[in-house]
Amino acid sequence: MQEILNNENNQLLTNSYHCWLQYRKLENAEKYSKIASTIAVADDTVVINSAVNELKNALNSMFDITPSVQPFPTNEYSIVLGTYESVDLEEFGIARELFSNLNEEGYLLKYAENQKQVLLIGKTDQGTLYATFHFLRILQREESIDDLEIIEAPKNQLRMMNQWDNIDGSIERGYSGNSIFFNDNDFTNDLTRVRDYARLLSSVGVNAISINNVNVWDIETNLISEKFLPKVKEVADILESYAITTYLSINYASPMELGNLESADPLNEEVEKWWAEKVEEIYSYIPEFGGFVVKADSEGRPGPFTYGRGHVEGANVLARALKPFNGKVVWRCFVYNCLQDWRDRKTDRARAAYDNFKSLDGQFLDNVILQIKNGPMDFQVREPVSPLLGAMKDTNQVLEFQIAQEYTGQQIDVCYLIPQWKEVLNFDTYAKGEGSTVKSIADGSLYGYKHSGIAAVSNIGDDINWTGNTLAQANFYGFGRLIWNPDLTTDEITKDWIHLTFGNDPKVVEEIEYMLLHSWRTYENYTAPLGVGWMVNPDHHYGPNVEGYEYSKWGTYHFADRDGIGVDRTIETGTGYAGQYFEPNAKVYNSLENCPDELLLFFHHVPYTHKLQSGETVIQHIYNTHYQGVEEVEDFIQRWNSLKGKVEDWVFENVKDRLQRQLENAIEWRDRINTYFYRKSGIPDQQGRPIY
Ligand code: GCV
Repeated sequence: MQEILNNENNQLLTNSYHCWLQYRKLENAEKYSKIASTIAVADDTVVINSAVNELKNALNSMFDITPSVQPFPTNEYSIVLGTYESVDLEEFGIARELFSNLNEEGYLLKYAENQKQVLLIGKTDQGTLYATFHFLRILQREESIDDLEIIEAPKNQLRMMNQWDNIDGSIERGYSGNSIFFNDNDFTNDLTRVRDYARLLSSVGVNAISINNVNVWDIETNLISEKFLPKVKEVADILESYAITTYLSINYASPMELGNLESADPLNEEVEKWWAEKVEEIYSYIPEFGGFVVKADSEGRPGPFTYGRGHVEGANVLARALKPFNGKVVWRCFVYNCLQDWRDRKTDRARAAYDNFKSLDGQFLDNVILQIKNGPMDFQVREPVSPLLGAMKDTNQVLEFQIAQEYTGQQIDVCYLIPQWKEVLNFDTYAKGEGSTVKSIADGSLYGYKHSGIAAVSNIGDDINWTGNTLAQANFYGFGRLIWNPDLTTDEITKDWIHLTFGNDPKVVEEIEYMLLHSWRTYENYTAPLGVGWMVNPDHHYGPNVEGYEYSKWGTYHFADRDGIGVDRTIETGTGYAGQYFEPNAKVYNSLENCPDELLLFFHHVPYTHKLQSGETVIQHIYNTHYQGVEEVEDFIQRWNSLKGKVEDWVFENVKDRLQRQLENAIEWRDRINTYFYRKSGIPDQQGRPIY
């Protein structure tokens, strides 16, 4: 804990450490005063104890009291924590059947005034924990509890966080300090932050986590060895006490690197045996272990291709080993040949996930889940939805988002991603006719998947406020709330986060909400236009480099020349990618007339003078949006400056500093992009603005 305290006076440097669990003193505490002084506990489990502790500390901080914790039943006004098995619901006029329709993680919140009790009742203890966090949200927002009666259950089964933490303490694509799990080739000694992270995760309903990077390098391979398993267990126990299941990313070549076998061929009997024994060993340490996350045969990682085997054989050998323990294999579909030469304009990285996996439908064992990035490329500010989502009716699928803002400002620039994720979730794939939304694929209802859900790459590190830019906490919070219930509106989520984090001052709420809700579009305005993607510096991916290309010198991602720009992904003359969608999406994207403006350059190569549906030409759109993007950042700065004295000083300075850097970044983007395309096209800005 020491390192997160300000050493001089032993106090936290900033309340932003607590994110949305700040539990400020309530302005109208008296309206809850009857019930706040007693907690009645009906079950004694580790998870319920976590809920009790959270509630106790929160009440203490919000009401300035030390609540008494008593066994249930009690005659006093109290908050009751239990499950539908441990509390006699009929006494409260609640039919037990109410719970039959709820999934295992569901819960009931009810104020039973006559019996003097607020009930926080889970179907299981996990539900009780979620009920407690929900109730605390209600208190923090000072909502009335007079008619409190809420029944809730998560829509998605697997709600997972993927850490990209390396054991040396660095984080791949991490923008907020070092790992809270690892340091100096070992686990960190002080696991305080892991516990606090678990609280944050479970408060928004996340129920699974993989704790190490999907790129498993030499030393991380050892996480499944006896050297590290006792420590994995320590971490897993903490997480488990908040109902979060631990997964590990594994190295596909482990049988060779750890087991000294000569091969990692999934069809080799010795390899099969090795995995079976290894999994048994892992479960002997961690009986609640979730399973493996696997990145194989992509970006240099080993996989079954080396042995002439495919993904099915590769994943199924692990699945067979995990099956007896109910473990799962989360097999990532971010598989592509990063060294491919696509100058022929037919080879297309966007095609890769679908081309690799679609034909394998129905061949994976039922404890394998394919994890698919939301777009076909790589978490760009704008991409179409991956056509693989929904394309495999007999194979479990999990959708993958990236909370870490790798390509969207790296937690220097503000870029609130909930609106983007809402668009993805509401996208109609037409996989099974109209209404086949991505959210119905992820929640398993479209095809009746056995396992499914949503995962995301985490954006936290050991910075005091967890996320570098304090406003980036909103992406973490919003991810959890949204995947619990994809039908929540952006507005509801955003308002909740602001109130919980900053309090109730209407001016603060209004300005921050404005900034968040406009920030994605603003970021898009000053960066890569019309869905074309990238144009970032290779390697670190921040800042403009119009011709920057990650893996080779073979040109750009956008094929701009003096006549035009964009990637022809049409069926007739292009890479054929548009044909991977179900109709009518394929037709819409394939058509120059009907393709939505914001994705035009993803699907089509057009002259700079091409008229968008908006009426602007492509080149004028580029100029206009890039000027506009900078102006919008200037406006954010003014709005933020108007909050001085209204938000905590530390947070004020933190965001102010980031906004200044964002402005510099936006100006650089504007100038580089505008100059580049002015020089390429020779067409001046109609408004005669300076192009540097
Ligand atoms: C963890 C992108 C990132 C890589 C990341 C990879 C992945 O390529 O730049 O850092 O690797 O995605 O998702 O596996």
